[in-house]
Amino acid sequence: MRRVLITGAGGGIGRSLRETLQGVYPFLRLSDRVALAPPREGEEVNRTELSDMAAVERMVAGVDGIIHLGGISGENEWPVILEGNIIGLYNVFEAARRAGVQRIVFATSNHAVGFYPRERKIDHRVVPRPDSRYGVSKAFGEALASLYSDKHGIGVLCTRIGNFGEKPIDKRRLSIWISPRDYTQLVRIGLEHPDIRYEIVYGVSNNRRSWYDNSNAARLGYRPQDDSEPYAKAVLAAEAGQPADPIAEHYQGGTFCAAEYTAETRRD
Ligand code: 15L
Repeated sequence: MRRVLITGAGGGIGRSLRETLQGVYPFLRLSDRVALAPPREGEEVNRTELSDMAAVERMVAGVDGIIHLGGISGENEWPVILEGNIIGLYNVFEAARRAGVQRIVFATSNHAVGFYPRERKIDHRVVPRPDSRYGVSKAFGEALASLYSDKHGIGVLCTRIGNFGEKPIDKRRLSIWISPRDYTQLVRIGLEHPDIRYEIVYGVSNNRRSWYDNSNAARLGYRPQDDSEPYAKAVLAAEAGQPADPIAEHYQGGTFCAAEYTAETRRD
């Protein structure tokens, strides 16, 4: 793995990976629809709209692996999701196939499975239960990745990211937090592990309160270093007494589940 492309390099995860992967691979191409900080040694900066196939083909040219973070990173109107996360995602995989790219790490999300109740521990084999249009687009991405793996032999690691950040920011995130160094480790497994054909793993740290059985990641060698627990007391104290929405509290996806919710009975 020598030449790596990061899409969505201007977002929070992209900016962090730009630092933690510096010098790990000899060449990093950093792409986003917005302007990025100027390239340093071993870097190239690229500006691409993912919905523009010709531009996406230029973006992927000559790379060995792709970390696909690009697209819309939260709930939005359908046309916005459609352009960024359906058309844009298709363009990245199809351009990768045409260019002979062998490996993709896809940033999928906990929201592809957000309608599982919090009391249920889920692993990588559960069927999707998206909690939003955004979650549906991530489930679509996992399915498209499966197609390109089965049919065209591209190795794909789908990382169902919980919440990425320096520390967990609320009670829900105590169960799904991932630190920058742990996500870096997972991304490196996705790019470098010799035997990955198609795998789903949870992009979470070693949180004591986790809702996930992440044994598939462990099988691939993932050894997360961080745990949200040392932050729990402060996080819970800050939240104490705040009114809680019963739907958001019940399901793993939290407010993504509660937004626009109209069902009269819960499906558990
Ligand atoms: C995600 O998938 C989003 O990209 C991120 O912004 C957070 O909302 C995160 O999930 C979360 O669930 O906290």
